[in-house]
Amino acid sequence: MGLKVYLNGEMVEKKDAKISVFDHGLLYGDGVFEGIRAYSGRVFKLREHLSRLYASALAIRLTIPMSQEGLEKATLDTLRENNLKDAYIRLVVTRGIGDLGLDPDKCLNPTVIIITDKIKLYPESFYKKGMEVVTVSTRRNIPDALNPSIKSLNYLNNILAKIEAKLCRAPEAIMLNRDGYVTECTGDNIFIIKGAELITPPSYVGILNGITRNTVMGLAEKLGLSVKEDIFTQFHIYTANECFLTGTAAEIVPVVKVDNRFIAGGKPGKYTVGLISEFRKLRKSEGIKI
Ligand code: PXG
Repeated sequence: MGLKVYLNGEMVEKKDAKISVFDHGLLYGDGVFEGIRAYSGRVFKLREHLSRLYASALAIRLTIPMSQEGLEKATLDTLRENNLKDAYIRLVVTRGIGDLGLDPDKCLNPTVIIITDKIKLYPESFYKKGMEVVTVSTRRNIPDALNPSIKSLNYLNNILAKIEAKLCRAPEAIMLNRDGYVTECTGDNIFIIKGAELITPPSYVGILNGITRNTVMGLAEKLGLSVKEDIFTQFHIYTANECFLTGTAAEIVPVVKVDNRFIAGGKPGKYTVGLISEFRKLRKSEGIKI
C-alpha cells in the first residue's frame, strides 16, 4: 500500500491526491500552510503550528472548516495511517474551488490537505562545518502589503530570493527589508551572537515568527546567553562571533560564510554547537504522541 494523503476528510492514495485547476490555492496562492516535524513518534510543537495556521487563516479571512482539535486529530490519524514515526508534515488550507475571478466569496469550501512523508534531512556536513549564505537584492515583502507573519501560499517573494542565492551557488539567501535591515532567510529565521548576547530581528521588521526561533530563544537562556530582539544590518553579521539559521526543516544550522566572507572564524561557534545539542535533546522528549 502506498502513501495516503488526507484530502477534505478522506484518506486517499498519493496518486489520487489531486485538486481542481479552479482551486484558488493554485490560481492565486490564496491559502495558508504549515510545515511540521515528527521525531520518534512525537509531533514537535504541533499545537504551536496549528495555532499559527489558524492565525494565518484569520489574517486572510479564511475560515478553516474544522476545529483546531479536529485538525490535530486528523494530522495524527494521517501519520498513523502511514505508520510514520519520523516525518515531515505539510498542512495546507486553500480558499477552495472558485471561478477564474479573484473573488474569494465564489469559493464555497476551503480545501484541507495533510501530507505526511519521510523527511529529507540537510547534509550532516552543514551542521558540522556550517553553511554559506548570501544577501540578495530581493527585499522581503513589506508588512503593509503582505505581512510575512502570515504563512501564506504566496511564497514567490522567498522563491525569487532563493533563485538569486542559488545563482550565487549558495543554498540560502539573507533578505533585507525596505530599510536595509536584516529580516530572515527564505525558509529560516536568522540569529547572530555577539559576546554572550543572542540577537534576532524583531517581528516588526517583517519576518515569520518561527516556532523554532521561539524554541531556540528559550534554550539560549539555559546556556547563559542573554536574548535580544533587535534590528541589525549586514555589518553586524560580518562582525558577529557566531551566526545560525533556524527552521522546522533546518532545525539549527551554523552559518560560517556570508557574502563570500568567512565569519565567526569560519567554524560553527561554541554557543551554536551547544544550542544544536540542546535542541536535539528537546526534540526527542517533547511533542504530542502519535
Ligand atoms: N521564515 C520563513 C519565511 C519560513 O517559511 C521559517 C522562517 C521558520 O519557521 P519555523 O516555524 O519552521 O521555525 C519559515 C518556515 C521547507 C519549508 O519545507 C520550510 C518553511 C517554509 C516552507 C517550506 O523547508 N519554513
